[in-house]
Amino acid sequence: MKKRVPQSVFFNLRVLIALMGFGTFAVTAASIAQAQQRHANTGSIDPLIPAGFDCSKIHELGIDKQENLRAGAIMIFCGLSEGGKPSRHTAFTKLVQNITAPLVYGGTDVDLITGTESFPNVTQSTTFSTANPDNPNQIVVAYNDTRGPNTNGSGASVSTDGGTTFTRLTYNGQSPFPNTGGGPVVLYSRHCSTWYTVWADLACGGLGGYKSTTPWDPSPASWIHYNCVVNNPLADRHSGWVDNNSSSLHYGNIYVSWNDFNQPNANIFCTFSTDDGATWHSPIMVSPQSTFIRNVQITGDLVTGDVYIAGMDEGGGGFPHNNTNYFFRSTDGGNTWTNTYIGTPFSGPGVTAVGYFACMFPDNGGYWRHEGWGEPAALNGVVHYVYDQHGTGSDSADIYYIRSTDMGQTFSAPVKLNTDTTSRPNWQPSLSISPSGTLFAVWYDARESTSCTYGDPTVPCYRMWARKSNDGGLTWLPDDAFSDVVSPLPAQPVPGIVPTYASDYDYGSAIATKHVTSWVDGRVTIEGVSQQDAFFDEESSVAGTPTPTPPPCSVSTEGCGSIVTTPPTDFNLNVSDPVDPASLDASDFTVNGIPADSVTLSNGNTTTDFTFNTSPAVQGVNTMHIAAGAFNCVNGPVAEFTCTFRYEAPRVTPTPRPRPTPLPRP
Ligand SMILES: [Ca+2]
Ligand SMILES: [Ca+2]
Ligand SMILES: [Ca+2]
Repeated sequence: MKKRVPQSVFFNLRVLIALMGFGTFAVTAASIAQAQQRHANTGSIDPLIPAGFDCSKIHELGIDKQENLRAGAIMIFCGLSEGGKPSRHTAFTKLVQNITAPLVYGGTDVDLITGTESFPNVTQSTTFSTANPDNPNQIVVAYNDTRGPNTNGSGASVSTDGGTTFTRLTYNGQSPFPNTGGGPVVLYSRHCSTWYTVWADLACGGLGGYKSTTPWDPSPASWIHYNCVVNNPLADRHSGWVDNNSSSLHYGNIYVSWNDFNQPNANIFCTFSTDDGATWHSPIMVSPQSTFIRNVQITGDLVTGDVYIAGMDEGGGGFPHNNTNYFFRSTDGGNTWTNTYIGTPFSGPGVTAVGYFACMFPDNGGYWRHEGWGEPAALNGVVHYVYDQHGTGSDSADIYYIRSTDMGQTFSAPVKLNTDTTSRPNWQPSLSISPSGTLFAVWYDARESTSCTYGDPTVPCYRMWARKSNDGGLTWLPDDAFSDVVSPLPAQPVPGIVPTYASDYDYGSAIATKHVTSWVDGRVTIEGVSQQDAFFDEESSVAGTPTPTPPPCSVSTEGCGSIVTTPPTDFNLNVSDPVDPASLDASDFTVNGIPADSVTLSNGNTTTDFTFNTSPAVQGVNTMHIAAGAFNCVNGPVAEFTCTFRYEAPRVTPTPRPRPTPLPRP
């Protein structure tokens, strides 16, 4: 029988991970002086601010509604926002936080931020995870990374060992994506075996990025700037998807969608490339509505090749406000779009607003901007969406799921995915669907805390929780923890980034074997302050119930189901783990309710030999039994044991009886 790995191994592993994180901190602290020197040399005018920019145009251009780094820099430049704020908690560095038992979903969390961090430019968040469907060992996670100047606000970490370890791509101290301003999208195109990133791209004056066939190599020879996606400096909140179905009519199409703040309602637009990014179709308007609808995310159906965009009417912003979910669909490779669905308005999540954006926390007057955005997923005509809604009373946020079986035209009644009965926030969900139809939803969840404090490493705040469906969203397994610790609420101290920013989205995705996902975590401290690091974990996408964990101490014997022909007095039983001799009694084992008279242990206390002075066996079926907890193994009490054997006494060959001779009749 297979031995169960003792819980202490998991525990020690987690402690080890924590210590590795602490090592990162030590390196970081040593380089702070150097970082401060560099920061002092930064020019006074942010290179992202257009020369002679007229601050009175902020509202007209919708700068206050945009999420990109450049828009944030303009808000700061024009005095409408401060920069990121230091935390007042600087006294004591404590790494973390509820190290817990092994978790139901996912494996060990991985910090994507390897290498040196230089305070205060330490913010990495808003993430997009993609695995190579033809080589699951290759995973790329793209994110906003503020280590560079604002002219390099992008970052990515690459794993070549299936997600066990990641390395942050670094070339000359920066990401391999110069002249980009974040807004992570990373896609793998099976059509040309190439990885694509899409960013706010200064060289394109709009959207563009870098591609690579060797993503782990950060050199310019590996990551090459490809032809611009769109030339439009007011393109914001972009998203991307690629059709990797070789039998699709649109195989290899790379799709990118965004909000165009040059339009009166900042309408959603889409473009696509049918030649591996060499050229891009002229932008096509997706949302003709006369209200502002956020381009939440784009996705596609791996079976049908249809493309979907989830949109959100944010009800004019502020707090409180109502949200309305929208769906748009293209069935012709992105050429034409239909608004298939407009939902019922609902209360948006949050506790307050700073300017246009609702915020999840009251800290600093409002922190962690979030309007309720989620992520769509689609497979074989069934469309799925998770999003965020205000809870009842003081509960600022709950996670909801809706499902469409008619290609995004009508959706089921919303299902609340977080089942906690607290009034704590559950926010910013992501969703992915595997080719076999397993769904995995992940979100930020503060059910394990009572309050959060900006940047304070001694106040555990949230953990990633998750929920999985093995049947395409018809039913869901229980919600449970996904990340390994309850993270503090990380600070955002970067002066060039708006202070309400924590993470705008986390785009999860799936391949045949797994769901890959990422998030912002505050468990690693710098200068004694919790700060933002992008983290990664993954979950199997193989359907089926989880493998039941064998009980910690179980009994077995080959005698179960056997047939004996002599009445036994000796019973040898195997135990999965060593037995604690002090807890073992002869009477722990019974046959037909009759306790044994003596017991001995052998084989390193893993074999018990119960003996009876007189065999308890009866003709026919006999029942062996050990009650649950009758004795203990080194790792816990024994599980109940019961099974039967047959005793069949050999048949005595009947002696032929002399037939009575019939008496002769008289
Ligand atoms: Ca809640
Ligand atoms: Ca985990
Ligand atoms: Ca960081």
